[in-house]
Amino acid sequence: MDVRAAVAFEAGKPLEVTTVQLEGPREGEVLVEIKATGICHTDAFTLSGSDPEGLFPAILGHEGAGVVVEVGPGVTTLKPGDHVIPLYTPECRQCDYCLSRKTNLCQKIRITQGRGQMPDGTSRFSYKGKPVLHYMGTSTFANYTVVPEIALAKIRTDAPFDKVCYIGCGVTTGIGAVINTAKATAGCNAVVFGLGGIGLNVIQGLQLVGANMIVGVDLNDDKEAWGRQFGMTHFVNPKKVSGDIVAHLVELTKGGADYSFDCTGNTTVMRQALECAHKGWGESVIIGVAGAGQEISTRPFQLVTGRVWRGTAFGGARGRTDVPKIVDWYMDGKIQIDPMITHVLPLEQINDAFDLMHHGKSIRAVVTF
Ligand code: NAD
Ligand code: DAO
Ligand code: ZN
Ligand code: ZN
Repeated sequence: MDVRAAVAFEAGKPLEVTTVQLEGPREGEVLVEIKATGICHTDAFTLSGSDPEGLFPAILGHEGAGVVVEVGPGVTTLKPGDHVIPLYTPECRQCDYCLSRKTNLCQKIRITQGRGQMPDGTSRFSYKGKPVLHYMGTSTFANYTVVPEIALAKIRTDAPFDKVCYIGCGVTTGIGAVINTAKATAGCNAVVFGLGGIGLNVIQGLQLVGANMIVGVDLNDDKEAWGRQFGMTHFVNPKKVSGDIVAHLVELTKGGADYSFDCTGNTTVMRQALECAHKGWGESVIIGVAGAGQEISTRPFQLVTGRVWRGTAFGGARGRTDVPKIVDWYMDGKIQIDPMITHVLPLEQINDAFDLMHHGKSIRAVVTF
């Protein structure tokens, strides 16, 4: 079938909105009509050419929501008409990783997904007779896409696509980092570095678990109001701190953070986040994705004296299990999404959505089809 898609033909070039061909679903696959998709930094990172694993031509996008149109042979858990959120971290419930109960990093289709292919090693997308690659197993920058069954979370049918698409990455990553990775508990003191879409979702996760002190750190003063809207109790702009930012945060939290989160992707910030964690028990979670080849460092004594350094992908969430619950939390008013969707654009303006993100003008821009 013909579908409308924003195609990444080459690294460093804008996306091209055009018509491409999409084959129907094969064994274990599902054809999904995408109704809305968020635009995330990871799409921009890949499009820029900085992602060493980035492949072209491809259809990017990993933060979508839509409706099942057709299922391939062997698909048992989904049917036409079901509402779904594609998962860049699948959940097969059968591989060693899923069965370990220690990680959300299902490996069932990892290799082919990383190559931009469906699990059988081929692509469903083509342009002028030549294959166009999938991206993160989701390719949501198209009005129809094919996704493996194990990479689709079935959600309730009354949830608005243009809001819950954000649960496909940003919301789950931020809230999940608090609940699944840090396992933060009521009364904790936390420091969140970077108050973009991810940091704000960390903040609302901390509010959800009943944190005592939620300190937001950002170089941009405009982010203070954003943070306070979701439960931040204190704001620190490092540019306005005379002296060492780590010492300042340790003093503010009366000994250090029980939990700290890097939501910037900056390796210097990651070190600050680790070192402002409380001696003896403070845990620091890296969420930000650093540039290719960058490394983190600290003095080993920071760990010897009880601080813990962790990282998280997709907030440690098992997508098919956890994403429908997060949709319920949104529909029940336990978490907010609407204020974070600052821009809604048609597919034809998808490059404007990237510009808004690059210039820090959006928290989340969403494309609707
Ligand atoms: P964003 O650019 O919207 O927000 C980053 C914020 O950090 C901005 O407000 C910026 O002002 C602030 N900042 C930058 N440098 C800073 C510094 N030195 N000190 C303090 N604040 C600083 O980004 P986002 O959409 O919120 O994403 C944050 C990071 O999370 C990105 O690296 C993204 O790739 C990553 N991410 C990770 C996962 C995952 O699963 N681990 C998922 C999605 C996104
Ligand atoms: O190696 O098993 C694996 C999966 C790696 C992918 C995890 C995604 C990491 C987060 C990147 C940002 C997501 C938008
Ligand atoms: Zn993302
Ligand atoms: Zn698995």
